[in-house]
Amino acid sequence: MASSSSKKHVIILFSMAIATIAMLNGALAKEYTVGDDKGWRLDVNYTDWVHGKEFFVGDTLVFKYNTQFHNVINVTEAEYQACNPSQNEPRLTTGNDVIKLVNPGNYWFLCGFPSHCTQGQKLTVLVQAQAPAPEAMPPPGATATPPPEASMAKLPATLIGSSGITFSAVVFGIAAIGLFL
Ligand SMILES: *[C@@H]1O[C@H](CO)[C@@H](O)[C@H](O)[C@H]1NC(C)=O
Ligand SMILES: *[C@@H]1O[C@H](CO)[C@@H](O)[C@H](O)[C@H]1NC(C)=O
Ligand SMILES: [Cu+2]
Repeated sequence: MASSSSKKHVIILFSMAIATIAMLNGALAKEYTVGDDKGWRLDVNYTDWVHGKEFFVGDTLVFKYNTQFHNVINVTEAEYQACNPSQNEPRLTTGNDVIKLVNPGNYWFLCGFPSHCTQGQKLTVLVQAQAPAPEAMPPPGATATPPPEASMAKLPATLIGSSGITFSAVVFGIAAIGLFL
């Protein structure tokens, strides 16, 4: 039971569980290139681009564009609607602007070049606080080799929820350790 070989197994499997957690968390935070391959420019309908996407805190928007013709300004809703940014809002001008969505709520962006916003080069996204519940994404191996003891049904409901993915990864790791001992 407490042989050095089983200790080694514990360490290996614990590392696997940690790696699983890291992988699942990484899969949750998404990076979106605004406009996908077309990037940030005139002939993309960004209302259509946003349609069907869900944004969560931790996701990232990347604006890619030709700096000769475009920029990015973070504006208020009123300025977005009117296509009229105030002069003191800082212009993002790198051509590869990375914006991490750190707070939930609405974000509004537009291009500050004359008439670009009125032609549709504007983007608004609603950022939600929390990633979706994990039921659509079982931990790897869960269906192939169901752990004998630790089924999700036995877990207290309070433990499954926002931390459900992390928690089930830990359960997966512990169950795997159990199988090896
Ligand atoms: C946009 O500007 C508002 C108001 O200044 C600020 O609170 C917010 O953090 C900015 N958002 C980004 C993504 O820069
Ligand atoms: C973008 O598409 C939507 C419909 O999906 C349409 O209502 C809107 O007018 C379009 N915007 C532009 C600037 O063409
Ligand atoms: Cu522009």
